[in-house]
Amino acid sequence: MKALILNSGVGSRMGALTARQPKCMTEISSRETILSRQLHQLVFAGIEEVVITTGAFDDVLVQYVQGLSLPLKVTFVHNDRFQETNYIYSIFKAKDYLQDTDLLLMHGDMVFENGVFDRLIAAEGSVVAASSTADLPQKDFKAVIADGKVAKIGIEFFEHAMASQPMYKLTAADWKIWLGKIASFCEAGEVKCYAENALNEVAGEMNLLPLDMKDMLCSEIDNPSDLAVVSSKLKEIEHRTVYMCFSTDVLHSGHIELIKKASRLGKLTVGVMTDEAVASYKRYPLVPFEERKALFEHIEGVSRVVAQTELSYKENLEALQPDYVVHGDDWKAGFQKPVRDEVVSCLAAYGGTLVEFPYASHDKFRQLDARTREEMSLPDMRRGRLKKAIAMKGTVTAIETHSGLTGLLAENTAVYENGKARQFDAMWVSSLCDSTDKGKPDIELVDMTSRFRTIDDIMEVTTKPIIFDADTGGLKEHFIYTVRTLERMGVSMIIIEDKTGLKKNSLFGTEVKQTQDSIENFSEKIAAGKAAQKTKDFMICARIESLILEQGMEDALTRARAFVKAGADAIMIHSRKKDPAEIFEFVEKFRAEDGQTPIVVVPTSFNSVTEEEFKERGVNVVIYANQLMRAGFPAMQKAAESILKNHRAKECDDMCMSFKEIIRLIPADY
Ligand code: SPV
Ligand code: MG
Repeated sequence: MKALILNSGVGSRMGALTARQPKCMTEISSRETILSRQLHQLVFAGIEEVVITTGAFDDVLVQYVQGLSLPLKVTFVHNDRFQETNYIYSIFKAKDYLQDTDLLLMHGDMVFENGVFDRLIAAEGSVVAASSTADLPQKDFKAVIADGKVAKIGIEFFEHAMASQPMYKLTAADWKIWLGKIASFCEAGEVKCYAENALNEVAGEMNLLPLDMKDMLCSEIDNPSDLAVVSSKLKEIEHRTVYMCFSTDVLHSGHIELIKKASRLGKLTVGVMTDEAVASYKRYPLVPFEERKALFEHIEGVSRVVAQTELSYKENLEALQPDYVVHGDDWKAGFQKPVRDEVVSCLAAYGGTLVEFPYASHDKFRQLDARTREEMSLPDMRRGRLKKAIAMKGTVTAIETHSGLTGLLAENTAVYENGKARQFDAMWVSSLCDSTDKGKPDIELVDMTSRFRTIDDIMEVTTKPIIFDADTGGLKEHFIYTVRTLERMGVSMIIIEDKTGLKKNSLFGTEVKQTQDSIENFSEKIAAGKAAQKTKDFMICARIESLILEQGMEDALTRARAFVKAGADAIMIHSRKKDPAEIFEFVEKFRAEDGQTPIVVVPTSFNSVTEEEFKERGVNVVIYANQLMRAGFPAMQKAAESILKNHRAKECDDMCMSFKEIIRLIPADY
């Protein structure tokens, strides 16, 4: 795209200001003239070629532009008949430099704020700057709008008109039509009218739309009083403030571009989302908050960085009251929409404005995101994230997974309420569900090699931390190998239960014969596991079966104390009662003597308790141990019966998810 700036006018109404130099060299602030501001704006937009038409004092103008040393190829076209012609003739004289190109056309006395220019450049088709909020000027341009398009532009039209400014972005096709008409006007000697007179004859063939700038600064300077108004508005613009928020830990050129654009609207404050806020709706950040904050502090255009503690902008907007909030337009739909709606209403409360730029979803950025996900799934990156999440959130949740597909559900399922997102923090690889999926009883029959294979399937398509249910952990001598293997794979925590012999599922309780291990044996097993592990991240959790086997609260507490002493990183207390009273009692008593060791619960039976209540009582990990399998099995059973009953599949179709939807769960690169 090229730019054409029309500077052949005499500017006689500027008085002494144009006695020795063209109007465009008038100072509008201590740092810039009308022209230097325009040229800097062009450079910023990436425009490389500018055609400037000149009239009086053309040598002064040429020297001035050269002295600015801007990275622009500037072609000067002198209109030697500037006294007796209008700019239509200047354009005609410059036409050889303006063929077959998209064009930014503006008068040399236009002053506009950066936002106007950005919007003009971003517009897809041909547009002219207009305002739906400005009063219709008596003597200046107005655009007549018909069917949303510009039908005519002139000073004499008032019906169906909007105030407009001589500032256009034109596609090569539209510009060709207009330029052709300008040429035929000039060739016929019509050189004293506006170029818009030619436009009005061909507007029907063009596709020129008004771009509504509302109250943004976009004015011509015709006289000293215009100059005073514009200069004071520019001062006010300089004091404007802008707010953006980032949760990313992979900064790419798309972000930098957005920051650059935002900083042109005013002093930019960047809100960096805290680790807790990021983890609540996305994933645990790869780069911790302090480092991400420092990163933004060093980016040009960022005036200051503050923490944003939630997905919601409300708190920071109410405190900072920025004139603008800038965001990509991707949040108009999807889970961020409620967040956007809240931003819109916060801004409306004090008169702020939301500015949305097209979201950059280039392949390059998608690849960066995919690479981040890959890194997150690597053993060293994944293993420690459970410990970090517990430390950060106090209480985390895990959902059962027994396959790649259920892993994807655990990874991707999210609900959004009140501007907040809720997701599972981790995955539980249950012995019950892993066995059931293979049609086998939960008695340590499915061997470790097969269990590792399940973990591998899940790991291949997910990034969240994994908690592995290792039943009794087997013989101490075998257990140490299990620990090492899981640690190597990137599993975060192993849970072993203090039972021995033929283990049965705890939910059978005392209905079947089950033997609890001795405190000594089990403590030795824990200690051996701890000695075998190589990293600090891996956690061994001791699961206490005293309540399941009706051995009493004291036994449970004695065991908890002993297992922590033996090195357990966490304690799981289990119960099969609907009433949570015994779980609460254990938590209360254990917490009274140990405030640190994480407590894990599996509320399959005592399922009325909310995560919030568990958290309040001091529980750190809540595992939903079998719900996905239990939800899936009856649905499959019903579908199978329906096919048998109806001798066809039509009737069960409504109970089935379409394969299209299932496939959408599976990322393209898997
Ligand atoms: C499992 O999910 O395999 C468990 C939890 O061990 S429970 O079934 O409640 O014993
Ligand atoms: Mg189990």
